[in-house]
Amino acid sequence: MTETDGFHLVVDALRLNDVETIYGVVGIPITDLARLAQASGIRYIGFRHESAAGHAAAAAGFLTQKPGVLLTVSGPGFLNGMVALANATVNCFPMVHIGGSSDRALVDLQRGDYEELDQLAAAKQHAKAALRINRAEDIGRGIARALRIAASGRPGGVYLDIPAAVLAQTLDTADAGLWKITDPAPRQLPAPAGVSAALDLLAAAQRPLIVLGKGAAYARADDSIRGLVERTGIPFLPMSMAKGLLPDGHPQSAAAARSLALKNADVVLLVGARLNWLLAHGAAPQWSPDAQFIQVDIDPGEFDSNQPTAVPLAGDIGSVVDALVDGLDDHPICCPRDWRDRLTERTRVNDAAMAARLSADVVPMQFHNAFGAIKEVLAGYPQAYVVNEGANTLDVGRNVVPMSLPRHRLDCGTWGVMGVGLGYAIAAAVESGQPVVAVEGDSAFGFSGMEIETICRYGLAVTVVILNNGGVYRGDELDPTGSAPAPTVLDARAHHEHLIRAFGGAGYHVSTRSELKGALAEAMASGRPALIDCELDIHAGTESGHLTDLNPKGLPR
Ligand SMILES: Cc1ncc(C[n+]2csc(CCOP(=O)(O)OP(=O)(O)O)c2C)c(N)n1
Ligand SMILES: [Mg+2]
Repeated sequence: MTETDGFHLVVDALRLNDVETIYGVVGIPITDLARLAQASGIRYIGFRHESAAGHAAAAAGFLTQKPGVLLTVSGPGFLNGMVALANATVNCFPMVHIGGSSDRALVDLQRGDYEELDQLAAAKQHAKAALRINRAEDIGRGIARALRIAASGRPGGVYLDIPAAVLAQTLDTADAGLWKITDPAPRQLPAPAGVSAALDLLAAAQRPLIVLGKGAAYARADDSIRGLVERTGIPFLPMSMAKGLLPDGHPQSAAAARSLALKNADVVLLVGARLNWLLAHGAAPQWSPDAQFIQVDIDPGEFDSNQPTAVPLAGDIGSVVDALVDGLDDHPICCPRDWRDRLTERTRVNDAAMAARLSADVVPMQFHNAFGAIKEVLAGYPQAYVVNEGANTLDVGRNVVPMSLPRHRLDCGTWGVMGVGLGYAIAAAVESGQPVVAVEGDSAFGFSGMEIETICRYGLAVTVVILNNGGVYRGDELDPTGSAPAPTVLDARAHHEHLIRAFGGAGYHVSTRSELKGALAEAMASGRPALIDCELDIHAGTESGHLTDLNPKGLPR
């Protein structure tokens, strides 16, 4: 008999299922698991905080279509990772969070164990699924189930609890029972009647619109989606993480005429985009009250979530879009010329107004001219990944920085969560080997700022640009009592560039458009970790960015 143990079996099961990278923070009881994984050839990326590690795993899932793996210790380490697990689930990113856990006999009677927490119960509410392996002989099954659930159907976060005793349990290798999952996300074809109904509705539309969500980007059906858009001539609107699925400069892009497109569209094809708050729930006044929605989603429970679904198309995006394209021969669609012309004209006017703001050489700098400089440098790096978080920093960046390749933009996403920035940037660098630029609000940066050490330790080609307006939204609020910084205020004089120098990275401080352009060009050309603190006007920015209508205010003080 050859003996093995839980540690080895977990690593063997992950490798058998082609897991190449683990993102995590070590400690009891999983330190040896990380060591063993590394020794076996799995890349282990050690973080400073589990939340950032989890966001990295989630982003890896989105970028590769394979569940990213997060490894955490028990109790507080597990909880730190939970925001990322929940965020992955909300964003439909596949990830598996493996949490080492304490002695069940002590936890379940609340006898006060080290890092005691009923992790499985806590995870259940916020994950697509939460599972526990209670015997080493179930490790193969447990890992297969976790990976399968994370990747199939609507992807999401799966928590996999492995108690310390299971990791340490020994058994005969003959009883290991590992297996490799086959076809992790089987295709799901749409009903032919639905496909015909959708094509008929689109063909009759006067002002059709295709909305591409990050689900469409995730699906890797890039050619099919492009074929559908170009053969029908229908304008498309990419949600922020779907940018680049078709290049932003595409003549059918309605991104710069978004308000006009939403308000006037009569038939809308939603492809991997949910009709949630990011699309104003499909409601007036942003949308026409008579708009009809055709929705492509792998989860039929998504239909009718906010507005009546005129045609539900349940299936994986690749299969559904292929079926729509195949049907075009029998149901030709030609988008009315006047609708396209209206959007093109509005795009031209809006682009011209935007160009003036982007090129303005004003000091102190504003969000727009800062992004103008960033845009100019990034034009030379179409392969670069762009991470973007903050409020105004996000709103402006989303509209200004064009993407020409799919799945190259990562941002706060469906939850509008701060703290994803550096984890996402690290995952993009690790998974792609391409340069990454993370454009961060000064507040947003603080949520995961210590991960600049991780970036330096692994020598990743990540440039962090902090748009520093000295606050959450802006830095000019005064405390009426005059005794302390106001709630939204941070330190506008902070020189964040010193932080990265502590770890051997390159730090830059800039206060003009040309300095920013020069620093970013130099940082990107170096291929080394860098951080640029960009001093903005403390009066730049609006409270809650473009979400002012969601921001309640009390009676005057
Ligand atoms: C986890 C989390 N905590 C708090 C918030 C609330 N919030 C929204 S935007 C933001 C920061 C905005 O400031 P900054 O990043 O500096 O961007 P700016 O608008 O100044 O460009 C905060 C704290 C959030 N969205 N997520
Ligand atoms: Mg700010």
